[in-house]
Amino acid sequence: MYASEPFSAAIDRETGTLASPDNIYERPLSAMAAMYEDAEAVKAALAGGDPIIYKVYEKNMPELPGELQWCMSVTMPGKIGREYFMTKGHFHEVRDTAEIYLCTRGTGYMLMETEDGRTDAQEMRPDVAVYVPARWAHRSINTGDEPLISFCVYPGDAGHDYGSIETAGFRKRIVEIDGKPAIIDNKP
Ligand code: PAN
Ligand code: ZN
Repeated sequence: MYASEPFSAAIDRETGTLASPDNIYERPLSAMAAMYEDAEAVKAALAGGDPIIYKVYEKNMPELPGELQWCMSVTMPGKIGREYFMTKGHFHEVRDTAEIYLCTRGTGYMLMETEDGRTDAQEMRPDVAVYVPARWAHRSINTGDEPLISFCVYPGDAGHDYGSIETAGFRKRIVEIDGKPAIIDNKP
């Protein structure tokens, strides 16, 4: 039978995100405090409020392999210490599922890695699409001074697995050194 019906969704020109999302979730710093390298800087940022690091504007789609999940991901500009604001990052629960991110606004990187230790970072800037292959964990990092916005599409049943990223983190970090983004080892 049919799991979903045809529809369209507009993007709001002003905000650059979905005009009528079914759901918006916001990730504040407190929900990912342990992921940043500088615990003192995290503490200072939390003391001054609890900044929203990123938001996701979603459509509710059936979690079926033949369907597509799609959303707009908005990572805010800012840093915790020298480390740029970033998403938590994840593997897909169904490992053999890929994803496409089309960057529409802002600048940054898509940081990726595999379970067996390969790493990669692709630049994100408007009108550039990044292909995240199956089996690669992925995290967006905003190195600019405006929101980094991407349109994301991935298989309906992919799911999100935050487990190993929450405990061990990515092998690389992107931090500001001498006023520029630099990719460094997480645990040198
Ligand atoms: C994206 C991400 C979104 C938020 O839609 O879910 O950018 O990042 P986290 O899920 O890592 O918190 C995606 O990659 N979906 O699969
Ligand atoms: Zn994903």
